[in-house]
Amino acid sequence: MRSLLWLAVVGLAVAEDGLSAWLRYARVPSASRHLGKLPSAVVTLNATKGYPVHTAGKELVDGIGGLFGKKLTVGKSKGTTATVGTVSAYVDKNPSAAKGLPDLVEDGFYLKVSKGNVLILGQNERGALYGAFHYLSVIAQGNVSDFTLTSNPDAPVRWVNQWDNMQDGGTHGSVERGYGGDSIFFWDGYIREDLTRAGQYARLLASIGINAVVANNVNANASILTPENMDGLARIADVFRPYGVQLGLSLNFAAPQLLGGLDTFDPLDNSVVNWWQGITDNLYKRIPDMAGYLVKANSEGQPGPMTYNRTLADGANLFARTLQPHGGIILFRAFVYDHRTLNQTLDWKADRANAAADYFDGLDDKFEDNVVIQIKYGPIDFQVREPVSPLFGHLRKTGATIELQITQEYLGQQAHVVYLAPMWKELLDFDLRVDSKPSTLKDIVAGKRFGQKLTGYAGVVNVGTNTTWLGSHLAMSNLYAYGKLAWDPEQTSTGILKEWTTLTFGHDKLVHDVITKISMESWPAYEDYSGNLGIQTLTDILLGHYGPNPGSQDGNPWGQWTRADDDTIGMDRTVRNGTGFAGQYSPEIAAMYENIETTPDNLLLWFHHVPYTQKLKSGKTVIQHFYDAHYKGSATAQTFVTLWEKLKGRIDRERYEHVLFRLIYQAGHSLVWRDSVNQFYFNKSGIPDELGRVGNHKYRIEAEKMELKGYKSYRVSPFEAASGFHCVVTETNSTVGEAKTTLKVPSGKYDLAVNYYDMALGNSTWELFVDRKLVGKWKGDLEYELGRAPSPYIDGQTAARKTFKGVRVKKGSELKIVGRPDGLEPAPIDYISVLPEGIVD
Ligand code: GCV
Repeated sequence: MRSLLWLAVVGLAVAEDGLSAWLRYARVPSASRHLGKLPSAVVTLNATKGYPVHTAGKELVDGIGGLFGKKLTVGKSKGTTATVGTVSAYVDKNPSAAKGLPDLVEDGFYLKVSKGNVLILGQNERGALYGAFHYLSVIAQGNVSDFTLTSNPDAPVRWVNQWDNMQDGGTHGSVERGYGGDSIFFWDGYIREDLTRAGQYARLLASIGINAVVANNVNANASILTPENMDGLARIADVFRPYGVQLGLSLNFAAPQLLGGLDTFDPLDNSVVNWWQGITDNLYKRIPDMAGYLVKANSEGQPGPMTYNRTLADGANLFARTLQPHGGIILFRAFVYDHRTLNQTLDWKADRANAAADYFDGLDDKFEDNVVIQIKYGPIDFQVREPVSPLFGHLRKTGATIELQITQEYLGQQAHVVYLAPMWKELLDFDLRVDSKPSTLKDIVAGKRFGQKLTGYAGVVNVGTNTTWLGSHLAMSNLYAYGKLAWDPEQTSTGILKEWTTLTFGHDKLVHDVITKISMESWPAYEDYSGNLGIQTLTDILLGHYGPNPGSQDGNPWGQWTRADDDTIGMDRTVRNGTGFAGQYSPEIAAMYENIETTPDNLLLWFHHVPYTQKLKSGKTVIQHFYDAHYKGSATAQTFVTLWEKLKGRIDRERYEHVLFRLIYQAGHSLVWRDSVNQFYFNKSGIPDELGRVGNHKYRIEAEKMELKGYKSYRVSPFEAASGFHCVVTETNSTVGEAKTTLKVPSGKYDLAVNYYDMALGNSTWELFVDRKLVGKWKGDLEYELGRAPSPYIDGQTAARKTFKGVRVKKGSELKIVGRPDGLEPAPIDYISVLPEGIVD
């Protein structure tokens, strides 16, 4: 009995590892009170096992069983019934009901709940499943009252892109820009044998209205098209199909040469056309419901039609035509730029932001009807703040999808909490004023503004084998919000969050308040401490795109520049004097961005090159705003920890601890961001912080100034990634280092914060002593604890903080750190802060 009890407890804990995400079907409060308002049986109309209506029936049984403990019978019963099927199957059985049913578009559903009877009808099978998930979500939130709802998606394309590699290794590992573990689809060059996680992923996606997944990286490996891998892809499609999720594929444009043995991949060459037709036919033979293709061409070293002086339309149409007999579509990416020709020093007018419109203008009426242009939300690359890509206003005949990034490549890589729905809403609500008419981005990507049929959303998600999917429980609100907004962009960020929180963590009001506060403050905070005023996220652009490295934002070949010098900063994108980018917008919007007075402060440095002393609308100078924003943002990040700590005991321990660990890390790393960016611009501009904070840290003891034994001083690069520009490292890989000092602070209790570097080269250990008594010990194993890009360097990416709270010290106490190197990681320490209660620095 005891062991059974133990198992039950373990079972509960395991259930909260994040795998079921928002589909936990956890018991609702006072469940038994609602039983009478629920169906007692499920009837599925024309259901076939392995297809969505059948799945819908199963979800209703599982869902109502889990949520309310009510066991539904399957098939007709005398009691209340949940009937689920397509409109046509329903009307076949009840011809007279046809008149009363609303018009549904593809994937739409109709839902009627009346006294425990539930009618769920989809325009197609997928719609029926969406309706079932919707009903379950409503009752899971405790609402069992009667209602009627007609719900149609805003746009037909609601895809997810995975950037999964066929093989682990290389610069990006198993999933490019993925922070939640290895690919759930591929391993060692092949499709995984066990695709359980792929099926579970499809279930999650179906529950938020996603209808297709491109499983492989846009930087595509041609080997995905071997007959053996095509068979494997068919297995993926098989596990997707019960959820109405279609499979899409990224293609390598040069595959005819790389895989097919042809001597060309010219899109107008007949042998190439025939080769692709053969591939497409073979794929559809195996996967008759395949969604289509996604292609990245002539970008970042990928091959494309321009290699043969053909247009991008020639390239896209090649695939479009092979897909037409099968009803497939092609998403052709507008992310086209040539990083080999961008030169910041020689050309003031050079600008990667111009590339998309430059390449696509003139092609709008040249694409086949089944081509959709997939456009990243901003003209550069998923930065913390970008203006809406002007290309959305240029394509009137060809439909567009907006490409959003759920995986937080530049936005903290799931080690920082950043709730993205508010950012996406701001973009989607932006009015591009095409032809001086209302032209919101959401209307453009719904096809409402220009009337294209194929439009919508593509989200780069990059889940992995981690049970949390994305590497962080809180990051899952972004995936949820992505699906919800792609279905209906009118939903509010807070409304979506509320739903997600209830489904993921339950009904406790405090849990809701805390998650809402943290989430809603997270994007502004991250913008404040990473890169504000439209300067871009100041990450290390040459390495992992994670930690601060403002210096890397200039002189790089990738065209992500800030043009910061000793006196001035910002990209001049005006027509008058700059790169001309502002002129790509409609005249009203162009005029707004052309003029410094009418450019919103949050995009000032995106559009204008100004002195650090330029006054903002707030009256502050640019440089003072930088300093203040970095202090403000990082101060907000500290509050996330204390807010979350209020939830101890109110949610399961496993998820509580998992989130807490990340929030503590984020709080520490936000200080690394703050100090790096501020120090960098202080050094460049020589303009001091009016409040005297930057460069003055009175509570800090620099490690290099301590009494060292076995440790030596090391000059860090970039300099701003270390307080005082130096840290200490052990003298050799096997020497134990000791850094000692005598404390001069008055006796009392202090928080001792140690800033150190956790490289992905080993697992050093550090021990902190006060008067020879061990205060704490920790290991440099963040590369396993956090999914963020690993780095072998001592820099802003690896900088981290460990804090011990409320430590009693005396004036004259000896404070000592002992660092044990491991592998090639030399137990680096930057500084120790001895902080009076309530102070963080
Ligand atoms: C898949 C950025 C990312 C790359 C990504 C590329 C793209 O440059 O850093 O990892 O490649 O965008 O969207 O194609």
